[in-house]
Amino acid sequence: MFKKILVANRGEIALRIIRACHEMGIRTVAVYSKADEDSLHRRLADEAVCIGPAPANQSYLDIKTIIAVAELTNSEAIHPGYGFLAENSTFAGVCEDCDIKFIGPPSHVISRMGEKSEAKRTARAGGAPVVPGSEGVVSTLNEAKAICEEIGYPVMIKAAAGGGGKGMRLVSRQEDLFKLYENARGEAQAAFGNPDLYVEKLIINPRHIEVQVLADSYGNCIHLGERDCSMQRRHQKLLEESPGVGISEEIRKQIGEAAVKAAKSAEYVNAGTVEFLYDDQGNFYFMEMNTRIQVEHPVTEQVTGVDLVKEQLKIAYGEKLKLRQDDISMSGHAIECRINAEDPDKNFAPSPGKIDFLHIPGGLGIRVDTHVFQGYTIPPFYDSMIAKLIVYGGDRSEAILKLKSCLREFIVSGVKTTIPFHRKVINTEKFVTGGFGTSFLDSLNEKQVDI
Ligand code: MV4
Repeated sequence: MFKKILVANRGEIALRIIRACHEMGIRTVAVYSKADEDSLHRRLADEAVCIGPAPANQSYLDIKTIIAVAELTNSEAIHPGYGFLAENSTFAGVCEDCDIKFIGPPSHVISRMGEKSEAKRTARAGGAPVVPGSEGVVSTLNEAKAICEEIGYPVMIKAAAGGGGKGMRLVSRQEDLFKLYENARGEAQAAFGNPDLYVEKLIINPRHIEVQVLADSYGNCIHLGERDCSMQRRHQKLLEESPGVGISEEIRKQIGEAAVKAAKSAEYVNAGTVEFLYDDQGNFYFMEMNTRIQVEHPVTEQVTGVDLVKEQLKIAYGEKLKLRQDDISMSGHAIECRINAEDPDKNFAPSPGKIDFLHIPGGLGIRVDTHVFQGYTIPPFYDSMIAKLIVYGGDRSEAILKLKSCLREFIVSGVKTTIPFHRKVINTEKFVTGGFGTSFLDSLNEKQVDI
């Protein structure tokens, strides 16, 4: 196994990776910005190096400096976590050129799946169902018009370089196409430096179902079931669960096999997530693939018992997957709430500052992944997520009861958090019955039910 790796991230995911390494006897090197001098990832790693000032583009996104630190500390590999450089194919390529193992897929796979219309093409070539629409990017408005007529309105225009909903437009009728097409093009150019767009049919009130996959360098690929991430606000996930509500063993098998087909077609290696839209007819369609460990990976860990970060390290080292598809079974139910330092009463505006009192819930089946502690000051420069509360129960209703109890117990004072908002969400009838679609959070004023 690796003797030493560099963790190119901060926050809870840096701690998550450091823990996996230490359990495996791997030494760790943390990198931190001037704003993270008091951070736990700096303290808990075996070595830590300051890589620059607070702004991420001068620290956590500075490829040259991070590579230099890896060289100087004799780190054999770099784990990028999520966000920052995790899906940067240039960074993965530089690691490859420097003989530092990038803990993730090869750079050309990151590029391929990062271009969303190319990812769809790849998934389709492998035999996974995709949302009907343009084959690749549309090069002119006229081409877009022809495809929209063929598939029928309403349609979605999406940015090829996007993902996660950025640069997306819903077009209900042809009269709106020209304006929204130009609109989306401008936004895609500004946000990604790439104006390319693709078009697909609108799936009405879908659920966001994603499948965790693991693939080794020898062509073996398995899936670890699905996560339901339909609970989103402005394309930010708030709560994730596994298994998906109402996903039968039969659908799980089909969607899992589709995910493996997409991953194999991409020549995928390491941990990845295949995202699907799941409609109320029971149809599912490949949407995109995330080539990183995701924020919500713990719900899959809790129901499968597989440590995904350890699997990532073993795969990156060149080991063959020991797990086979038949070894994977899901039992119980896990739900994760993302706790953000944001003010739900001020349109979820960031609320950085000092945590002057902190109480973290505990108990059987309770997991809190966090980097914060009492007295910690949340810097204003980075993501506002400060903790993930993951509950595990024998079934969904037991998990909801635990979640309810934990959210009551959880105390973070000094800053505003999304804890009160989560208390509200999990008390709604729609959440409790699992009958929520994607427009659920817009209707959050309905009557509360006691469970
Ligand atoms: C869609 C869609 C309906 N039809 N694509 C893409 C990124 C993700 N954050 C939301 N995306 C969607 N893509 C087609 N062809 C609806 C959404 C969508 C959504 C999907 C699942 C769960 C929540 C959602 C919230 C808003 C939009």
